[in-house]
Amino acid sequence: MPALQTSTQAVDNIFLFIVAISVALLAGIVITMLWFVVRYSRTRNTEPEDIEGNLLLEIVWVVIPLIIVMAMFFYGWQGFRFLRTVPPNALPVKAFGQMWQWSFQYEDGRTENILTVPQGRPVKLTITSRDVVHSLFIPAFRVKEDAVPGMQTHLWFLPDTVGEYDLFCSEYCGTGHSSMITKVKVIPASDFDKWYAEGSAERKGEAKEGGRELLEKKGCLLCHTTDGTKKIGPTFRGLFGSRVTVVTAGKEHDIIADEEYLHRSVMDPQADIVKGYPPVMPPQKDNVSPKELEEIIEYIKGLK
Ligand SMILES: [Cu+2]
Repeated sequence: MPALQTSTQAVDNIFLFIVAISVALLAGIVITMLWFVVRYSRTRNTEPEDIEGNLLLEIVWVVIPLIIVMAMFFYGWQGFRFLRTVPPNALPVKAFGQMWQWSFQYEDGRTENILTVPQGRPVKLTITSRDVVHSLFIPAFRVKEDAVPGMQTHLWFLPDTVGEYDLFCSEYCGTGHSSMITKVKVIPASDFDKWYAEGSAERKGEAKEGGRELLEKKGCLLCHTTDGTKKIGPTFRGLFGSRVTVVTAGKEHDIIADEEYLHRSVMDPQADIVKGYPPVMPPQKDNVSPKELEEIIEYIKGLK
């Protein structure tokens, strides 16, 4: 078997190997069975016969399957080691799962919802979750790894062909699970360098996006609306300055939704739970910077 290059080869090799063995065994068993039906039919053998054991046959049917399963183990182990050994030159990207979107943070701190990567350079994803267990799955590269809150997992792949590939959540994580889909965009290395440099320059200018764009990008609008309708969480329209009934440490009371309240509700959402809503929002400390939060609060203030 030639040296492995990509995760796709690592997985497909062992998969095809096992399928080939299974098909060969199926054919062998069916053919033998049919032959037995004919050879040992009652019309040919009217008298029952006492058949003694056959040592050679018994050794053969122990040794051959042993070789087969050991070969499966060997190739499987080889592929597994390949998948778990990250090449040293891999591009490090942090991946965050949250209900219900993925976000990817590059080394310079820029965060994107689509995973853009350069062709020909391995990519290492360090994965975690902001709430429940998700699973990051890129079928085209045959890689899948759980995103677990409070824990870091990883995977790597080599994007060898330019194109767009699906990236799914493959661990049922609630109502919006089926929409937890995004793309891996593989672009030529020179385009990637340009794209990356542009993003870094933009970042230096800080908070390029307004409150509205931030709400979309940070995933807030997956649970909240800006048009006054209820979703998983309360709407932002008319929220600022209104009287809200919240549950704090098990006690119900009214609160005025001022700046401090909005700030706390984003950074420490479990402090005051709005009555009638489930306590499912994760803290956004690593998702939203103080500067971004200012922009967001300014925007919410304007939603009368
Ligand atoms: Cu999920």
